[in-house]
Amino acid sequence: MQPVERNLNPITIEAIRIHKVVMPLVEPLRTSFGIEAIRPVLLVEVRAGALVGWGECTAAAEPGYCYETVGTAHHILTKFLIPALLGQTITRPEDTTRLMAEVRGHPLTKAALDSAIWDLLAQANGVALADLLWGHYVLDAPRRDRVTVGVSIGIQPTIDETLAIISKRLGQGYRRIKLKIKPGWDVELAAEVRRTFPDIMLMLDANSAYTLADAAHLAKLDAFNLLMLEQPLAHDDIYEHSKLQAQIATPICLDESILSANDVRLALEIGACRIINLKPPRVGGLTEAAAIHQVCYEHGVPLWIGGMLETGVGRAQNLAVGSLPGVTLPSDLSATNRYYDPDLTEPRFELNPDSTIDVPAVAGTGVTVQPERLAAFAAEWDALFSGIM
Ligand code: OSB
Ligand code: MG
Repeated sequence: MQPVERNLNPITIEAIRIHKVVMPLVEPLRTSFGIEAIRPVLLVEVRAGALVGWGECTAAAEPGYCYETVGTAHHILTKFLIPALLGQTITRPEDTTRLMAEVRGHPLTKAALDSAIWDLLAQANGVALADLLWGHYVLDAPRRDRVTVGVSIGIQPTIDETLAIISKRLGQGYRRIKLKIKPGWDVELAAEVRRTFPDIMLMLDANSAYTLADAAHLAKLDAFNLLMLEQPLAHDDIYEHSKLQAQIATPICLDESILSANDVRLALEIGACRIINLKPPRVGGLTEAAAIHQVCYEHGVPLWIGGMLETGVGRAQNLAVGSLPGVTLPSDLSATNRYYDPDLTEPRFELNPDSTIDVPAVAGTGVTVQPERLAAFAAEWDALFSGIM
């Protein structure tokens, strides 16, 4: 199924500015590849006439989750992508993809510009970003006005501390718990969590920490009624995940391995996973995200939106994607107070008692960047991160 050809009010890109900010996390997140406590974030501010669109680059200081870093992103933006877009008129989202096509890879960097331009197109056409996304393909179901969400819990010093954090999160209203695992922090953890919380919706994320040689060990997780096991094997593998899925009953969900709609088709065809995690930044932005949603929707494959500890800028865009009807499992989109306090944007995202977050219905993303906070978070950059690029 191809995107719908629509007559949108076009926008012409007149100026693009990069903002460097330092965002202290309310709580650090420890994964199998490291710990994140302070996020250096690049934001792009794209101007078209009187309109301003915002995009976030989720590349981290180190190439852990992905090869991109803040430094590579800045280089690719300034030397290649911004020059390719300045002065160009965009009549449909695919124009941005075409204009950036001469740069290979660098999806997190491209996503910042792609999503800022989606934001501009939504504003120029007087529609919510969620509605612009929904109308991009023919969908026979309406979009949601609230997205069901869960929470991601990092690797803790002890199992008891993990149980305490799970209790706290359940008390806050999160109905799906995701735990980060790694070798030595997996089967015993899952067993203990299941003993304590027999009925919660529970899943594990390995961030590529295992190999196929661990298949028998990972099969022990089948005893714990897990919603899924996310990205057990290498970040650049799809094939061996099909070998592992044949040996375990727990559904595998791919995160790092899925960079495009084609990757989704391949993974499904060879049985490498049964669930897809869609992180718009990882696939280069909202245009490819909509294409991936379409593949999953047409194949009835369970889908959810992953998070990269985004500020309100990226989170609002993820929420818009999360409102699409093919997103059938709880997404990693927690309330603002779990990430940043204060955040760069207003209004805050609050968790509803039914473990959902409301999708803004106003034109654009529904959040606005607060200039004084932008300035305050930018002021920290030179002291903390001037050396990384
Ligand atoms: O694998 O899902 C991941 C954060 C940074 C990099 C990778 C991952 C994550 C998360 C964060 O799990 C989830 C969130 O933003 O709520
Ligand atoms: Mg993951």
